Amino acid sequence: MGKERKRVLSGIQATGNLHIGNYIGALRQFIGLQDGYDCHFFVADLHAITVPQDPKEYASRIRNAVNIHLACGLDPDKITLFRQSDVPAHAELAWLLNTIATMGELKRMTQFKDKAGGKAEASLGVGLFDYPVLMAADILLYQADLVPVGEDQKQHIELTRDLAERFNRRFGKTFRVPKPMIPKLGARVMGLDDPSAKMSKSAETEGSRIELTDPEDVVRRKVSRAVTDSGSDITSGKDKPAVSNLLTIMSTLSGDGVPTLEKRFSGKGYKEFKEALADVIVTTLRPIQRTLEELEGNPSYVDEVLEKGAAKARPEAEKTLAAAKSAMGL
Ligand code: ATP
Ligand code: LTN
Repeated sequence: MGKERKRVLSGIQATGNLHIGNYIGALRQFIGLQDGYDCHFFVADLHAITVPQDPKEYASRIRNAVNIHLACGLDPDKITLFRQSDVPAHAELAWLLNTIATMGELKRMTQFKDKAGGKAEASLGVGLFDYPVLMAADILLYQADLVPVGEDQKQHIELTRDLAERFNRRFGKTFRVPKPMIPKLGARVMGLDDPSAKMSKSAETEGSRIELTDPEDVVRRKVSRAVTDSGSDITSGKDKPAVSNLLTIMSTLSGDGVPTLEKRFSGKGYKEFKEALADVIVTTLRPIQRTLEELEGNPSYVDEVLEKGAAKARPEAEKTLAAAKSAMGL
């Protein structure tokens, strides 16, 4: 027998439509990992309710998120794919970890500060504040070695490591201490209309993001309207945040390095560059959208995948939860 494969775990929230930032920063990594690692991926439906969701639409949003994972190329026979709320141990371990996490460390989380958006503290949901502790529970339950995520989640994984080490010190070694796995290129895809803000599902302007379900004409329109920088050179650099972002998108999706692309577009105009970029995005999205359509017509298949995933994840999670409870004297 060979060496045990490393355990990889990650989650994506069931909020809004996924965009190419999610694809480049997270999903694309997942696909590349499924052959060499023991992968667990899940739809974080308990996290997504930390901001209001319409209950009438929520079930179909969750399914849509699962379908997108599958359409991007995740193979449920190779990985464990499940819905967070199907495994009650996530919420239970989060409670145990709440007793060792501090208000101070949670207040420092930049995602909380961003999502709080300057609102009065008294009106903010406790779930939004506690979000990173649930995320720590997600990771620690499965004894994950590696957590593939975009740059924005790095701080949450550092907190997870701190909580794991603190728990192990106080109550005896119970959890593996995980490491983040952040892509070298594309870990923070920026908005097309504003290269100083991360491409995000929740940004109000739709032109800021390309959704994985955007039809070809919408992709072409959004790319043609993407902001550029002063000057006309198609090169990457600190003084060219908008063009650098577009080059990053093109490079990660096409597999051509940024220097190769700079050479190819040297002396060419933005119009030609943007048309080529739109082509690359459309070519990436086409097979994903085709598979998505097939999956949408086959809801019982997705039910089966989720049932199988939960049946595999539940006993693994329960084993760690039982160890944590026993370590605490419960
Ligand atoms: P929101 O922007 O509304 O907070 P999100 O798009 O960040 O949502 P998630 O579903 O939580 O939503 O993210 C899923 C994964 O995609 C995470 O690993 C995250 O780090 C990654 N990701 C999100 N946005 C980007 C981005 N702009 N560039 C690269 N990776 C991203
Ligand atoms: N917080 C993450 C989603 C998420 C996650 C996780 C990622 C929830 N639990 C566990 C990795 C591991 C986000 O907003 N992208």
